Amino acid sequence: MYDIRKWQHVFKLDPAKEISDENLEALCMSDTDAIMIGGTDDVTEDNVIHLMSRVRRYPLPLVLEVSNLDSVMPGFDFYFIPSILNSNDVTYHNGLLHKALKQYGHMINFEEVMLEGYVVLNPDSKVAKLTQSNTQLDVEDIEAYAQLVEEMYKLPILYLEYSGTYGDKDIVKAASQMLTHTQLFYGGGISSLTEAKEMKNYADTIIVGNIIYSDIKKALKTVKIKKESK
Ligand code: 1GP
Repeated sequence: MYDIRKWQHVFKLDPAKEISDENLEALCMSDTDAIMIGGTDDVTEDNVIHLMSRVRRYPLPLVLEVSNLDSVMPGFDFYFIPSILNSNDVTYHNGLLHKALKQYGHMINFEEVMLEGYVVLNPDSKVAKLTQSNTQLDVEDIEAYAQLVEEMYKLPILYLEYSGTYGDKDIVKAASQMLTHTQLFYGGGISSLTEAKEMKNYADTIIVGNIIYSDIKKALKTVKIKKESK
């Protein structure tokens, strides 16, 4: 079985976006630790199954980050479930999850499921708008969320989500200093090796998304953090 705790770098693919076979192969044959499939809009059973079957040709771990119940299906190594801690709508804390368990709880293999404590930090992102997240958070707020996740909820993952914009390293640093057992994920706006390295100083795992679709070469360069930290 794969050890998520060793993952340093993950590419996140949006099933609603097009990617060529050539670019997909370059991502999957890079030194990245895993591919995650997830998005906010237009995530459907059809586009998830299509992308899953294309990625499955390659020998690396594949994760579905669940964004809605309609697009959940067997065939992934792991299912990451976001719980948006700073959302003002309880649906995104545990409402969807409760609904899912009511419907499918009897057939879930909980070994494959990881709950991600999410803090959404880019007010202009689709995910912030959809989940009505309170993104006006300072270092003390982040420290308290990190403590909540590590000491109280005892979740395996804290995900600082800046989706679409490069984040504040002091926020990431503050979270990292509060965490011992919980793994820190950082995602948002990474478009160069320099940015990847900067966030990797504090986060255990960095997630690279958008740049895949705008500049594949730059996306591939971010994987070099792994060689440099070996
Ligand atoms: C998005 O955290 C990921 O969910 C990555 O962010 O797409 O901005 O790279 P970007």
